[in-house]
Amino acid sequence: MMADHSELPAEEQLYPVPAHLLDASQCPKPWVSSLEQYKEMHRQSIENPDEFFGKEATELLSWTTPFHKVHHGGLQHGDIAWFLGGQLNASYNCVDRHAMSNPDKIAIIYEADEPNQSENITYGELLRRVCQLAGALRARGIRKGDTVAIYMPMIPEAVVALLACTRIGALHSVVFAGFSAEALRDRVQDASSRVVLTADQGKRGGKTIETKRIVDDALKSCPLVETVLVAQRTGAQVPMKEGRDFWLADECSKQPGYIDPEPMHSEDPMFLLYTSGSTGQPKGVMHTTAGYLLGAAMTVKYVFDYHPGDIFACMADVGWITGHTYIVYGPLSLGATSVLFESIPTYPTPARYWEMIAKHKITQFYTAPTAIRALRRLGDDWTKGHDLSSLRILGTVGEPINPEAWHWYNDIGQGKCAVVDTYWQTETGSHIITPLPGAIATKPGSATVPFFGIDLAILDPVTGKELEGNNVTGVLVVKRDWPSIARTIYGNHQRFLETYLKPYHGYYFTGDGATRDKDGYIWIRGRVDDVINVSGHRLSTAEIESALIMHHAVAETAVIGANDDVTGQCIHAFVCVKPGISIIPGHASTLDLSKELVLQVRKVIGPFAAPKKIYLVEDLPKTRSGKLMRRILRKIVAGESDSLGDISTLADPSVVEVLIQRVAKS
Ligand code: 6R9
Repeated sequence: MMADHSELPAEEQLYPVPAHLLDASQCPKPWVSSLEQYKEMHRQSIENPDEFFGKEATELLSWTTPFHKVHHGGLQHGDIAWFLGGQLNASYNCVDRHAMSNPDKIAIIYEADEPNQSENITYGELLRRVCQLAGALRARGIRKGDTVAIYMPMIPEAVVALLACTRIGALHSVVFAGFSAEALRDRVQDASSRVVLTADQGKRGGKTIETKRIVDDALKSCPLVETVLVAQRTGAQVPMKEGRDFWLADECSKQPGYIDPEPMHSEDPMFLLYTSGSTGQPKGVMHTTAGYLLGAAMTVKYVFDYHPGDIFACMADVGWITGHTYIVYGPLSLGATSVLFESIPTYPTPARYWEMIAKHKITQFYTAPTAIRALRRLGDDWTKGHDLSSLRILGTVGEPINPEAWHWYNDIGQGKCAVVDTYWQTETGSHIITPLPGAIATKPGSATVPFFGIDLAILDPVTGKELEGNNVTGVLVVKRDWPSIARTIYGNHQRFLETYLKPYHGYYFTGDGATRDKDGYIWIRGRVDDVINVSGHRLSTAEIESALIMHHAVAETAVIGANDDVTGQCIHAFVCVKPGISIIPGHASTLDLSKELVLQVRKVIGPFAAPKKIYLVEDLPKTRSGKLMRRILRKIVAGESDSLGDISTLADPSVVEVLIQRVAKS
């Protein structure tokens, strides 16, 4: 076991690369196995990106037409392009080439909600299923460039669906199946999708989710949708609309077991994924084919140190970018066996993760800090008695990991595993700041160092000047583009430029604050915009506010993120009711209204966006020019009312005292 420096401040704790990983008799040699090698490769990737990425793209991907130019354009004008002239197909890269060399290798281990219902899918089988669904989509009129909405539980058909779309050059637009009907409708409409892929029901933690019914609700106002293909997860009776709804299996069975992949140009759009920003309107982040796929493949190789024979397990949902890149495209592009986990960490017991690791001999395990914190709370007993000796790498993603959770997770690895805290975003496509397991000593809570091709800077938020050297805090930006960065927002390139490239001209703006410590390590400090991170899910305050304001009793609202021990942040909503509606704290009518408002958010966005607290108030703190002071609300909720700063600029400073009382009583 290694030395425990958990008594030191996190910044001072340095955990070296575990000796186990560098022991050739125990583990395959890491692709990057020393700090010097990382530094040298990073230097090359920045000084000579054409040569560096040209080589990686040739080695890791299969092309039908080779590219003739590695890079063009950049952040200055938002005209990013990589691997020009090249042609390839993502589904070919993720399926065919492995099905040809190794048809019986397991591509997907489907770990179903009930542990005993698991199922393995080989590459050969995956190829047949992908081709048949691709054929079924074509038969429904879907062609290259069309968008297909996917609203599915975590079943093998979801993986097949993504790959079937990319096989024919259709853009998939996966909507996380925790979103409500209204949120689904907005995304189907925005992307002009004509086909929706879904399932009869979902299963999660022993509960049944009425997936198809939610789709039916959403489609009441989606006139463009012509076809719904329904996978059978439970076999339940669900309403099927004549002429529109078909069983996915029936449609697939009519199709041949092989169709040719559509040749795609490197910069042809590959998929859309909606994400929340600082406005209420979700953005359809668009990725293109070659750059995205290369980022996915490279990070599974280098960050997860993937070697043939590894069993790769990412616990995210395919509805988020983490599922896209680290369940589907990254591992499958390398021909790995990837675990698809349908359940939750506590079902049937809080030992589920550890039982699963032992059962499948998982080598890389990737989850979110919120899951780690939740399991840590339930006690160490659940972690005991499982053979976790197959593990080499433990990854986290989605939000900053607090040192206590990091140590607990690190202990799961018993000193033999590297913990990789991977920082990235829907827009970055793949990891951009992360340790490499064989090369970078870690510090609990720090995402450590930039990945290849990532040229970071920390800027003064006000002047926009680069803060040079160490021991600096500011906004995190990237100085040049890299292959897997998003290219645009669907249908709104202007918004892409304004959100990411214009706030600090010439830089990619992440929206996060960060510190570079005395050793040059990066610590992500969280969002600097109005985005709240609940259990690793991105939500915009504006989106929640516009959901609340639709309620007839609401005049105005202010939503803020508050700290939460398990979910990282949680949502607190200050709701100013319309005149004439009386609020009596603790009174039944007031409690009912609070409940209605929570339901309202669940209905408009989804259950995961439900406010944890609602404060019904008569007034909100505003400046004389009418600007809402969320900063003051955040301080009140955090119990820092004694350091509110100057409130004399408020139109009515007496509002503050009333709010302090209201929050204290709740
Ligand atoms: C992959 C993903 C992106 C936002 C990002 C940041 C937060 C993600 C993190 C992290 C600290 C990490 N975030 N990973 N913060 N450390 N390792 O989560 O994408 O859903 O787009 O969220 O998540 O705030 O800006 P996405």
